[in-house]
Amino acid sequence: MTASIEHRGEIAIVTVDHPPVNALSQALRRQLYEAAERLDADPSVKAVVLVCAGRTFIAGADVGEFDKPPRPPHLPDLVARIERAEKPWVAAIHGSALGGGFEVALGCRFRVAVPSASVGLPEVRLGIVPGAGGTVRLPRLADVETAVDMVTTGSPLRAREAQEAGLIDAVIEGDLVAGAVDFARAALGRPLPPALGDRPVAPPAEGFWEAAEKTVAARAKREVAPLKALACMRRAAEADFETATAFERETFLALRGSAQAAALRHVFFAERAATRPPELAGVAPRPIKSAAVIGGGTMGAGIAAALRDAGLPLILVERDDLSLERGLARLRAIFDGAAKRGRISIDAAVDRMAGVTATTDYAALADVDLVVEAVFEDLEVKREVFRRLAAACRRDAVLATNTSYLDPERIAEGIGHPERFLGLHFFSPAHVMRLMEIVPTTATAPEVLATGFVLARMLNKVPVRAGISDGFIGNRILKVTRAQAERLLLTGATPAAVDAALRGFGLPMGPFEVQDLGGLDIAALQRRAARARGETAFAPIADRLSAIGRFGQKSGGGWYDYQPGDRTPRPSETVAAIIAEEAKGWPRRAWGEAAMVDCILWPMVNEAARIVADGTALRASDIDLVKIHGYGFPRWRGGPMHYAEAYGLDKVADRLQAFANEGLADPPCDFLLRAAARGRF
Ligand code: 3H9
Repeated sequence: MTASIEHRGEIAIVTVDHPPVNALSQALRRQLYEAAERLDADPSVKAVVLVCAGRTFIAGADVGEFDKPPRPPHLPDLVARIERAEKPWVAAIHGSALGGGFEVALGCRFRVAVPSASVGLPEVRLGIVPGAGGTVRLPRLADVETAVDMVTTGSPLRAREAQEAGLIDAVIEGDLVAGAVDFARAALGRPLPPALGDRPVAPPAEGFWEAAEKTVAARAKREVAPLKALACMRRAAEADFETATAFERETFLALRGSAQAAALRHVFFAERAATRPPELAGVAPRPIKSAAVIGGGTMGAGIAAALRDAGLPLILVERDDLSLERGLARLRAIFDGAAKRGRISIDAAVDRMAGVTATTDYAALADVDLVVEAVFEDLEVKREVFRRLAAACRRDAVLATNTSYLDPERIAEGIGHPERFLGLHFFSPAHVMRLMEIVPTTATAPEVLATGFVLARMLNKVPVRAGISDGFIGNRILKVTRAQAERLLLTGATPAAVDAALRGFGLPMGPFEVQDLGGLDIAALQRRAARARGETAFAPIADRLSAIGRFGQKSGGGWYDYQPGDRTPRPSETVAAIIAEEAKGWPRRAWGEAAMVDCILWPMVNEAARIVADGTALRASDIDLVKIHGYGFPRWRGGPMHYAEAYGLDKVADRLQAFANEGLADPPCDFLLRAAARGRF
């Protein structure tokens, strides 16, 4: 049984127990429906409390069932049945009441919650709209402005905020079930408020819908669901309940089968799968209650900010007082910026800095639980840092390097207790970007690796386990992307056309704009080091630009020209001349937008397939997370691997072979060919 009934006098308690998150599977919907029927027929029952076992209230419809045809009882019918029950239902909420779970709560006559609970309609994040009356009932409870904000952003409200907005009738401080039963008894002594379906919507201010449409469209960019959700809410405000409910359901069903919803669902499950590498089942992590960062540069300050945002007391270590001052100033600027944008309060910004101890003395690290090294990308410099850390820190402290290109095995060579060492590769700006590549060495202890994953959760990051290879997962793919972008230039495209094509696909910036923003110098150094190791690195045009000091925006020009104080990229004659020289001997062709995207995307997928094949990534869906959370790949496309599957892997392989025939890419690798034969990775 996933829903059981017990009686406390005239109050019946319906308990849902359907781990992990009490999602509304068909079986649960049926049992709740039957419970409503049975309790209505039971004269000893005067009111019903709906409560959940486990970590949360009902977290929504069962997303895993979305690919199958819906089976009755449908959720809207269940919500309507509860709403029309002769005995009033009280939803007793802990954890999260989300999506269909909150819609069930809206069908109840009352809602009470513990202070830590949250409620919301996050459907737009899955590329859909609420499908069981959420857009129609919510504005009958909260004001339209609040309801529109919740539904179009998908952001939940905490219990107290929800109470202020009128969504929760009482916040219960003590035992939830006892409090809810008391609430139900008290409610029986008063006239019942009307069901939400019988209440009107208070109309919003003049011009509200037009303004909301502009705001939502700007925020949603190319995601479809938020504007559709807004349309549902407008219908809820302007039409009768039945018409609005039918419109919402129709919109929900249409979106449920859309490519965007499939992509966003894929990302939802990928994010959860990534947090649990199979090798860590049952492994207990080490506790992390304090942390240190070595190096206060851009990366170090960002990592320090992320650790402070998670509430960890922090020690910042630099090699001298001046560097320490600069590091602290960078950290302060991050918190001040967050306060200025209203992301945190001014008090919180002050508090963040108060939790930082700055020192040049490694002896201060004697009792710290975690150290993240973020010094200059030089093997000897990093080795020296870890030699000192190994001596200064506890044997069970976790020691992490943030290297992006060096081999962590070599960094850790010779340190005492290498089982406490691993790579934690953050992406810049580290307090903003959600990706964290977690890179164990052969010596890393399982509990240390598990600690990396727990840390990611504490920092609200998306962890992806990566094996050791040049650039791990993300930067290894990036090298291919950049090489392909140059091949396009050598065969007739311009930087502006390539950038526009990739933006058209949904990336926030094209490959050349990104390089100009971040600087071409570091990649040039990395290529030099790779060539010194005997590796090849294809970047004939970027090499020429770096050689003449065109490092991007910071040097006044890179792939584009810039005017002083103006970041607008302008086509550069110098760059055009270099491209023309380097293009000699390459075949020229006319590039359309779709072909340019193909010529970058499919070689990227081919390299990613090799990365999965050689074990650098655990699974194809981890590649999707790396690209989405580290490189701005549009979430609504599901990441390159999902996109390739949806496009058809056989077609991808054919396109790659065609590019290979023209000398523009490698042919499809064996792993990709095998996946193409199966139709999926
Ligand atoms: C909806 O409701 C549509 C309706 O309007 C209309 C219908 C007609 N379904 O996140 P966690 C699994 S759309 C199936 O690690 P946490 C998850 O995959 C839905 N499975 O836990 C994982 O499985 P595994 C609207 C689900 O404590 C396990 O539960 N609702 C669902 O960090 C634990 O998940 C949402 O979008 C689901 N709905 O966070 C809420 N939810 O162990 C989505 C979770 O095999 N869920 N699972 O990997 C969440 O936001 C979080 O899971 C939650 C718990 C906050 C609840």
